[in-house]
Amino acid sequence: MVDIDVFGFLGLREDWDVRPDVAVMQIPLEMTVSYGTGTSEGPSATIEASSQVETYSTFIGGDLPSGMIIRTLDPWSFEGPSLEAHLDSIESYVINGISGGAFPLLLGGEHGILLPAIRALKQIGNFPLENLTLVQVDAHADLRDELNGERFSHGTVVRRCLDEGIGRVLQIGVRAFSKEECIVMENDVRIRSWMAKDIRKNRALELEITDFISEIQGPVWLSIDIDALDPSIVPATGTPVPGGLDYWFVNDLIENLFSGNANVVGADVSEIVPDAHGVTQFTAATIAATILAGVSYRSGGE
Ligand SMILES: [Mn+2]
Repeated sequence: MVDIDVFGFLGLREDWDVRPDVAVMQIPLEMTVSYGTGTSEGPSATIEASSQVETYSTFIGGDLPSGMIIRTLDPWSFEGPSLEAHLDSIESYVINGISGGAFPLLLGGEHGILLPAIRALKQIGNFPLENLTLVQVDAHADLRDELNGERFSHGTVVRRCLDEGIGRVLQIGVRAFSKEECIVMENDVRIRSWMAKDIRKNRALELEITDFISEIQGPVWLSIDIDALDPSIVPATGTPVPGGLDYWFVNDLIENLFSGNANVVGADVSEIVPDAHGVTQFTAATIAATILAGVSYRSGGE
């Protein structure tokens, strides 16, 4: 057998003969985007950009992969008749990626990939879904019941995750939502939302939120829709919204989540659309690298 060097996330050479600690999954779903297009190119552009990300992490005080085995899976691809068939196919792809115990780090693709990820956890996670906290870093609430007649969309995905049975949603960075979503946010006791406007106007709130995040107990899925960040650093994302979160605040959220009490069981970085200057995909790659550092921190570092 001929050894072929495989270079994956962060430009690292990957050994496919050993069981991975982290599975980087590329899910270029682009079926229901409402404004910009190009999310189908996002995951591969992020992998490419990641080769330029510095591997040294101040969080862990060492270089990634910091003793972890990282496997960058071949991108999900599917030809099928319906959106639902696509989502089922993504669910199978995620289940395959997790089997063996790897931490799933999904790169999207539109935010709709979150639902099949949650369904995968429902199938193979060793906890009831009602114990799961979804930490959703997002410009949008994603709580509509349907968007343009579609029930399974990036604009409805968190509503569908609640339908699926998750116990709690913590939304951070929300600033674009409908009246319907506002009513859901105010009345559904499973949801807590911190608005970008409040965070940007009162920076002390950032510290309150990071403290809150570090106190979460139980399993957590971390979902970062990169449109949560200010569009100055993610200009090409599917639906950019001004007045977004500060990069270092999002970095602190990730670090506090992984250094806190929660058991982070998976993460996604979604709505990545590459731009000509490389800014959006590079930002996404650095966030994914911070999540990897978090996984390393949880497992005790080097
Ligand atoms: Mn979203």
